[in-house]
Formats: sequence, structure tokens, C-alpha cells
Amino acid sequence: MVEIKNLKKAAQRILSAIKKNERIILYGDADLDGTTSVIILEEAIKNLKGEISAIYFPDREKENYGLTETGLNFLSPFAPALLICLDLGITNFKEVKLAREKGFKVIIIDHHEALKEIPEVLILVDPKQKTDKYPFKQLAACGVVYKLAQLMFKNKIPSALEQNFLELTALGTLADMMAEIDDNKIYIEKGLPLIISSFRPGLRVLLKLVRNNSNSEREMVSRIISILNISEIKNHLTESYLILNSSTEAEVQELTQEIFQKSFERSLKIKEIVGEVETCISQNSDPIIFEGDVDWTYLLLGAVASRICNKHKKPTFIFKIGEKESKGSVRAPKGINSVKMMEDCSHLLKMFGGHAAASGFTLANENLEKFKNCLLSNIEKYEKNNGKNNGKNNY
Ligand SMILES: [Mn+2]
Repeated sequence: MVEIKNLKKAAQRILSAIKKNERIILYGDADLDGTTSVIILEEAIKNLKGEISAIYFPDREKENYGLTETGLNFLSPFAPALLICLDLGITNFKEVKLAREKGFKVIIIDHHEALKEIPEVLILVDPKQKTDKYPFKQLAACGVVYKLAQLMFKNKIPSALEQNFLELTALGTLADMMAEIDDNKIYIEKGLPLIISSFRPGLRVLLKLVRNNSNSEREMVSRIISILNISEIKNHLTESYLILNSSTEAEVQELTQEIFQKSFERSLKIKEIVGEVETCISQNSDPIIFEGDVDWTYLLLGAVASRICNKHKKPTFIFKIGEKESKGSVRAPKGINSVKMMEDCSHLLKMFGGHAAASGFTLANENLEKFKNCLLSNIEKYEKNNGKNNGKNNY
């Protein structure tokens, strides 16, 4: 059977690091897919008697998405070490080079779109890289990490641990809105009841909070995901990591209440920004939506772009204008690949990447107008391709 390219190699390399007491660092994206990926691999390594030297999640609001210079500077004292990037890295060319210069051996485990070039790392796992023959391309990063854990345990994960992993894999797969087919369907079917009966104190506290207003298991889990998926960073860890990893209910009571409240405020704020965008575009018939503001909170813009795109069915670019740079979230309707659209204009961008339907970008403010024009001048090509896509889900 065809396996995901380099997955076995990654499993063997991590096992050898454990054996040789090499320092291991886990570096994950701050959303729920990245967080669950980190926890699965952390628990796998610890159960195989390995140690983790550091865990780091970049702050999307203050740093950037992906591997960041700030993150690498923070982790420098741990070098030389094996740096395992989870749910990010496939478009971090410069940062990967910096990591190597600092003495890290880099493994990337990602599921985002690969560009024409891929970064030079020790081992690169991404079902979407061109040379990968694995037929199923829609795994979340945590789904890839689950398969990695299976290989690390030679396909014999102790059953309690396997249940842990499945519960987390279901959470991350649902949070990333991956197509519910193939392996994803199995993870979700097996994982949902495990989440509901979870031993994790953090999940138990959350379940109590959402139980009253939710009818089905699925609804409860969706609410938990909406609370955990955008979490802030505390001491380089995501709040969702702290909640999912806590060892007593008392320990997370306060934090859980706090993020529950914040998720409510967030939904109000998202509505407000959606309203502002709607006003801006009401007189505009451009084939794309391209709006930014200095006052918007970057972390909320993914949710804003999703709603706008769902309603207007146009590629949607929503960004926060910072002092010198702007950072944005992109959503594209089915059949249009937002990463490819940006790749055509990549000379104007500092950073970009993600999935066909959901991605992000960073650029200097002086390039905003040029970027918009570049996207507009290429849009026909993407609209023409639309439809040839045989209805494939593109997350
Ligand atoms: Mn992901």
C-alpha cells in the first residue's frame, strides 16, 4: 500500500532521537489542528520514553503564521535539536534556512498547499507535495500525525492511548473543516463519542458549559471547537493546549470560563466587522472582495472572510493594516484555489500560504493596491478554471 511520502522516515528519525536522547522541540500552529497535532506527538514521544525539550506556538497576532524568526530566536538556546514543525512550515523558506543556521534539524509535517518550490529540510511530510503518491489529500495535520504515531508504535498503539489520539484527531479534523470522507470519516466517527466521554479535565469542564444549549453530540463538539479554535497564547502555549493538557478540572476552571466568555465577545466582534465589510462592498462589483482596516483584530478575520465569501461567492481578502505591514485572511469559493491566485502575485508578498479554500498573507502596506490589482488582473484565469475542478473539496 502507498504511504504518505517520508512518513516512515520521520517516524524512524524521531525514534532514533528518542533513543539517542537528542533534544526534541515541537513547534505547532496555534489553531486547534496545530494544537492537537502537538499533543498527539507529545504523548506519543512520552509514551515511548522520550522527552520534549520545548513546545512553541507562534502568536499569530504579534508574530506571524508559521515558523517565525521570533520563535526561532526564543528556541535558539535549545539548539542543536530536532525541530518538528506541525501544521505549518511548507511555505517558510527563509525561516527554515535560519533554523538550519541556528543548528536545528528540521522536520516539517504539514497539510497545506505546496508551492512550486519546497523548503530544504531534513524530512518533509505533506500529502499535498507534488511527489507524494498517497491518494487521500484531505487529511488534517493531526490526521497525518496520527498516522505518524501509528508508525512510531509499529501499528500497535496501546488502546487507551489510541483512544486519546482519536479523540484529538477528531477535534482537529473537525476544526479544520476537512472533508468527512475516507480516513477523516473514520476518525470523526470513532472520535466523537470519545470526546463526549473524555477523561480530559479541560474537555469535561467545557462539556458542562455547552451541554445546556446543545442537542446533539455533534453540536456540543462544534461549540467546543468554536471556543478552542481561536485561542490566545500564554507563555508560548495556546490556551487550548493548556486546557486539553490540564490534569485537574480545578486547574482549568478559571481559564475555561475566561475563554468561554471571550468566545462570546469574539462572535459579537466578528458580526460587527462583517457589517463594516458589507457596507464597504455594497457599491462594489469587483470579482474579488478586498478590504482592510487598522482597527480590525487579525485573529478574527478568518471567520469574517468565511462569512463574506459564503454569502458573495467571490474570493475574499480581509486584512488588518498594521504600522508597516498588513496581514490578512483569504477565503475562496469552491473551485478557486486562493494559494495559486496569490502565487501569481507572490513578488508583492512577504508571506503567503494555506489551503485552496482558506489561506493567509502578509505584505508591506505600500504593496496593498498593487496586490489588489495583480489579483484582479489574473482573476479571469481562475474563474475559467472554475468548474473543471470536478467538485473536489479543496480545504
Ligand atoms: Mn491545519
